[in-house]
Amino acid sequence: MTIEERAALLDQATATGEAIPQLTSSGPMSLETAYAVQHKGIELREGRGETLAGVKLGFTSKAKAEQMGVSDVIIGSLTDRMRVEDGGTFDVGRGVHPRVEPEVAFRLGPDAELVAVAPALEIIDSRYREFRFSLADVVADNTSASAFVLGPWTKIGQVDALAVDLLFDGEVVATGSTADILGDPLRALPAAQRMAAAYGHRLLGGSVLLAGAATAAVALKAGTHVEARVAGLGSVSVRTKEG
Ligand code: OOG
Ligand code: MG
Repeated sequence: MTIEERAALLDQATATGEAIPQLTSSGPMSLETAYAVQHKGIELREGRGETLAGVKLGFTSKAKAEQMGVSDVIIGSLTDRMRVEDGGTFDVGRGVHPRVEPEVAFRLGPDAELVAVAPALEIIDSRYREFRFSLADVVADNTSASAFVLGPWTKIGQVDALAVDLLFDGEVVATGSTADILGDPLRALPAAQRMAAAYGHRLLGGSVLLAGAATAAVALKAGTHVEARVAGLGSVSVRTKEG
């Protein structure tokens, strides 16, 4: 299968909400090829008028790496159409099997430096059956990126040991600490710079850097008020619906 064919399969699965077999089920795929598939998928989105909004890191926490059985840090792209307003609505019916995770987001300045921090929610949705994949598969699938929600921006201070809670309808369903994100989420910038240089991502001024989840991801269903609270940074929320 060509890179274009692989990207088209994933793009189709995203559009229909129908899961596909792992790309590596029909043969090995290098990380370089997987990132080429990811970039091709973003090109397809850009061709439909989407614009780049930032990058995200994945598997920056042990909780996530253990949950998915994959341990290397990965990078993906975010587009403007993946963004859901704080307090907005996400349609779970459009996804395959969406999950949510609490994160920390940074805004990048003109020289790709960190200028502000915010609590964030990431909605991930693997396009593969049973949410199972190898490292190359999940890279090709743009690191399962589906949607993201940003809370209020604040100036960056010490962010290395802030309590993180994920709540469904006011009940805590997962807890962690920003220390779980690379030991200190500020390390997301050098990590993103290294990954971006290696795999061809752009760190644009004014764009967003999602540093990665502080807890394992939790499955979403319709009709839930989902909130992430990060001590000292505040909270961010989204409501799920179906149809
Ligand atoms: C891949 C995405 C991982 C994170 O924050 O660790 C990720 C997945 O778990 O499907 O976004
Ligand atoms: Mg994430």
